[in-house]
Amino acid sequence: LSSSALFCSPRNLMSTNNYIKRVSIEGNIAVGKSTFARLLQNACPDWDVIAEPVSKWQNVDQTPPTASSPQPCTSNLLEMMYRDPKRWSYTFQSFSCMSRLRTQLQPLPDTLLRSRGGAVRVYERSVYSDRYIFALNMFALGCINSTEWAVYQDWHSFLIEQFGHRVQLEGIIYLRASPQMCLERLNRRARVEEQEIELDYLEKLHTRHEDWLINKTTTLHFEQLMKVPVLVLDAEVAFEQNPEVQDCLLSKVRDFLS
Ligand code: DGT
Repeated sequence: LSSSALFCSPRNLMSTNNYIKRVSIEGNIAVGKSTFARLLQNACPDWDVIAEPVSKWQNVDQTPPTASSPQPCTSNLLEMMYRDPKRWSYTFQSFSCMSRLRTQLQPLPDTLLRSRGGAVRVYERSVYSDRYIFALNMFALGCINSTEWAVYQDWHSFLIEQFGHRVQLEGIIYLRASPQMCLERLNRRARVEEQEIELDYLEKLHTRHEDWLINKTTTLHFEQLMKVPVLVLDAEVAFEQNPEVQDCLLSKVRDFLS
């Protein structure tokens, strides 16, 4: 990318040594978060860009491999959640949140910690979208019952109180596109588990994103989260194959983080 040298200049990183600036990429299903995360990683190799742990949800270990049965036995929780959301949504949210927290708590590689001016870590989604987008939506749809919702909120709040300072966001990048466009991209990539997803579900998730990140009407339980600045990027235009659009998006991120 032509802008990468400028984009990664120390001026754009935080000024204090050993300071980690954490940013999450948020947006609807199939909006292009992973593509955008790869783009950031290529443009800024000294940033730590952490992918969403989807493959973990598709391969939940049931039993470890043994000498007599060397193939590990796994289940696909993502598929189970879409097939029977009432049965599996609470289980899914507890596992997705724990796997997000675990990856987000991973220590930074030493080389990045020593980078001049501090380190930048980018997450695909966060423990906050787990609660305020998906779990809340599943509760509103009746796929998580009120007892499960109370239990989820209780341990989520506790975990954020305990670990919040280590996953605290300095910024949120909201990739925004219409639910129709997301459905088109979702159909194009044809992930097996997502075959039954309909426009209505994407519209609901879109509204959740808008309420949290644009309208600010979602009730948040963490004071620091209310103050996190949000960069809204127009993801309606396909950026995967378009270097001009990519440069434009990247320079917006650069300005946002400088
Ligand atoms: P991208 O890179 O923008 O195309 O995004 P995706 O679709 O690869 O990634 P994402 O985060 O939208 O999620 C992957 C799949 O997992 C998708 O079918 C939505 C689902 N998913 C992700 N997080 C949650 C969650 O917390 N709860 C539920 N119920 N589903 C989730």
